[in-house]
Amino acid sequence: EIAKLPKETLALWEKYGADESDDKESFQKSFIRHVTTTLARSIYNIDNFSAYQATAHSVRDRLIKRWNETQQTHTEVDSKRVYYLSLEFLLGRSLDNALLNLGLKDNYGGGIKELGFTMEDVLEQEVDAALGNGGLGRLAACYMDSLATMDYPAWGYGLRYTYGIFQQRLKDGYQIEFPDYWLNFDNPWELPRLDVVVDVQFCGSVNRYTDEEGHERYAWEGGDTLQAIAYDVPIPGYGTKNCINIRLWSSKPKRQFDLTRFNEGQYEQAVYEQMQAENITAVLYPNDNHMVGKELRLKQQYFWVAASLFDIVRRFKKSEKPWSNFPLQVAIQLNDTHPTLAIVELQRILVDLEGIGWDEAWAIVTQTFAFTNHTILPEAMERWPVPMIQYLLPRHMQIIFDINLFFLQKVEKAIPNNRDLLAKLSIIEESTPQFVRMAHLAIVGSHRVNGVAALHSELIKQTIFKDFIQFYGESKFENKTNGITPRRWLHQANPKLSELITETLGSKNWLKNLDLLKGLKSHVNNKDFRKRWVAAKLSNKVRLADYIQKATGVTVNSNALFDVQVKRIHEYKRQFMNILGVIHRYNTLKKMTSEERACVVHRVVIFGGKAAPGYYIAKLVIKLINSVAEVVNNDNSIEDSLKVVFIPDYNVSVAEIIIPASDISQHISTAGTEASGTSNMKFVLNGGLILGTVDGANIEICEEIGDDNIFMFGNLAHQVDDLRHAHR
Ligand code: NBX
Repeated sequence: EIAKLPKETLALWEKYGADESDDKESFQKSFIRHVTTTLARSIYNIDNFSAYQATAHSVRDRLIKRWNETQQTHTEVDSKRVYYLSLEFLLGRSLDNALLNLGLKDNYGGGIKELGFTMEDVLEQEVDAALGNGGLGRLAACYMDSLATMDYPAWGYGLRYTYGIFQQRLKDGYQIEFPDYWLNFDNPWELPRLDVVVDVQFCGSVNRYTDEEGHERYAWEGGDTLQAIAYDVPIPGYGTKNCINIRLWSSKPKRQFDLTRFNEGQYEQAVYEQMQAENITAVLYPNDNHMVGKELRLKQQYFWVAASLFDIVRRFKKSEKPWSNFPLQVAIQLNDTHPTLAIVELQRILVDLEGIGWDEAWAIVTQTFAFTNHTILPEAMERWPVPMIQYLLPRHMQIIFDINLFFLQKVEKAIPNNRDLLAKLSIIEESTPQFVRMAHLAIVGSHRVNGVAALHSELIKQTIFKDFIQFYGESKFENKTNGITPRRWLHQANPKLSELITETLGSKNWLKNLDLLKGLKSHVNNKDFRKRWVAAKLSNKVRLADYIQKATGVTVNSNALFDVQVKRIHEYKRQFMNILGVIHRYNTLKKMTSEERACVVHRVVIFGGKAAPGYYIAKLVIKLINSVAEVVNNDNSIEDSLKVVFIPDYNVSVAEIIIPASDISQHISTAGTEASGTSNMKFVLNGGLILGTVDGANIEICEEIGDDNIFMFGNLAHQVDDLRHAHR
């Protein structure tokens, strides 16, 4: 079609479609244009927030161009795409990250200053996109940055929650929760795709029929239909034009209004149904590592999975390749068991809608999916009651029973006469009511299963998935140790250290290849290098001390040792043990003379993290920390040798302030319980020391940095069970 257009038309498109320049003047022009047209403001009524919005819109213009070109290229090349299905993307702020990844920071920083603002003030205005709980959600966000940077044709699929993770405030030392209505102001980092709409069905019934060729087929009919609307979030890579996409779905009722009901005077009922539909993507469930079997959560999972698979299949069908090519074109990674219904949904699409035979379809499905496990804690394992799935997704329940039947038949054939094994491997838990074990379904429907650190990947083979090894052997299970993006967690969060590293190594290449940091080794005895290293740390500590003052009212000394534990509050993470240690330290200091105390390194113990709103013990630990802080901080007799602070509302942008300022951070989970941990990597990357147990990725970090750079203690995972037993 394009070829048919007259030359002059093409020339016009080319001329006016050329990239806007990235120099200072072009930014200033676009900034002022956005102030006056996008925001309808002027020099007389622009504040820091509008300056942020105008800057963001200027960046967004450039992002969208890259995003468009990337997607066009991927469509033309029709390369294999990787899809990351995650119920959580904990992105945090976007402006600074986009400026750095696009290489705009210097010109924009200079430009904004001349217009009467400072970049720091402007960046401060952005609210976090907090569509995640903790490690799992932040991992998804880091992976998207890395996939973009490494030029992968990747897509993320998730939900556009109206409310992200709650905001935490403290009242009398107790956590209280406030809704995170993050879309209150316009969100420049998303592109509403009001044209990308997918129908999603719930409930109804299944009818069996015979098709023209005499095959027995099943039709899922009736029930309610909702709509999923796509919102696209562009993710720019660092030092590349590649800009990938996270597609977040928002739920809407299919009919805007039921006019009959309206005319019959049932106005409230009509509005109520509309609200029910919008409810599906209203709120992120605030529990980490804990299964809460709410029906709405299951509805979220299917809504998201159905819309995403429809989209993926539609894209595949455009290429008109045979179905057998599907796994060559599409890889789908399941972030935990939350998207496991995708396995069932793809089988349903292939068998019921595309008319492909069961076995052929199942081969396509299993070659397409791979599954990441993030925990071995029993209370986190997803199980859904069979009656609940039967009611919401009647056809899916049938397919799950069939998947299970054929799977168990294979097991029986390979390992005959072992009923015990069949019961242990079954996707269905034979209780009253029956339950669907989502991890079992995910394993059976995937060609690979991975844990997230070496120890964890070994433990899943020895514990929760032990019985599967008997049938599959070991090769299906592998390790993929987690990682973090050094762009956000060093370059962006710690500009001074980043600059020192770049100058010392002579290039920024390390930002794409972290192994190059080894080059710093030959400088460790260089006086000037060491001086600048320490100066960077001190200035980060001053920045954190200021933040602590603002957030808690407590004054801390930047020259004291900063001892940090920031993560979700959980019994297995043992913040309780840490605070007991603080109490002991306080008692010891109190018994000392002034002279003795003068020999002790002053210490600020910093806590941060949210407790799930229904997690009583975790909330009590927060209260305990604050009560200890109250006593310690107001006791003049210990002469500032110890301070304790709980920083409220720990989130990605607070982490960016805390992590670069840490001297020692604590990662002290009971051995075998923390699958990986990822903040441990962030602290180490910023030159912090770790106090840790022999757990998760601590072990591999220790191997990398050497045991003289880390303080490891405690029992090993295999000893813990025996100890627990001995204590009973
Ligand atoms: O995933 C975390 C693990 O606890 C960490 O050890 C690991 O480093 C990280 C990334 O692999 N898990 C986690 O954050 N889980 C959740 O947030 C979660 C949320 C909802 C849910 C279950 C778990 N239903």
